[in-house]
Amino acid sequence: MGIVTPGFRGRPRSSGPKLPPGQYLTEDFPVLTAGPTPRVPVDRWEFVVTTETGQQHRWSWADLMALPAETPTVDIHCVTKWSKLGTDWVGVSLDTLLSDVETAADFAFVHSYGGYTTNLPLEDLLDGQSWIAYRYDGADLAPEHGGPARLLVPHLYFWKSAKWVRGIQLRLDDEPGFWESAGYHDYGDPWREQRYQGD
Ligand SMILES: Nc1nc2c(c(=O)[nH]1)N[C@H]1C(S)=C(S)[C@@H](COP(=O)(O)O)O[C@H]1N2
Ligand SMILES: [Mo]
Repeated sequence: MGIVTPGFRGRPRSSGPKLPPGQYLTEDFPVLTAGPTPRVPVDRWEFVVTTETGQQHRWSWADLMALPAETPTVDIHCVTKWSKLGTDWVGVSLDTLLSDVETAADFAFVHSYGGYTTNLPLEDLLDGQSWIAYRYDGADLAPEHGGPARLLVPHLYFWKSAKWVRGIQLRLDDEPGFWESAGYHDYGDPWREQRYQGD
């Protein structure tokens, strides 16, 4: 499954550099949103996984809160070249959410409230690599940063971490999302500096 050569991706070992090529460090938390900030009350929030056969798995906010939470501390890297190290989140692992989902899909197409989309290989959501995050730095995730909940996939450029996440379609074929259709890289590994198509 997938198009990525094992052993030739992801961040270097802990002894290696913390900053991917071409990035600079920032202490604050910039807001990058294409369009207005959707306001999604938690009593109307839901998250839906749709498989390639059309089967749907739904979680209400209460369902999400009832699942075991994890507390990842991760570095994040925006394609506009800022990186922020050691960010603290609370969220539910996609391993947990997808554990009962039967699929033969290789690709995930992520939808947000407000219409934003992004795509990535399904394997990049698994094995402790991604979360539906709802707290940041000790507080509920602010609306401008994607609250009530966003996807967090820190090993890829931050545009893959869809704010106000609403659902994930599991697909047999890859389909470009919002930035990927606009010339950004299909995969977006910051350590290989995959910013634009052809990088
Ligand atoms: N729904 C949605 N998610 C999004 C975006 C967006 O415009 N809409 N921008 C992406 C980009 S380009 C980045 S760098 C990060 C920014 O997240 P932040 O605003 O919390 O820093 O969100 C990503 N997720
Ligand atoms: Mo970004």
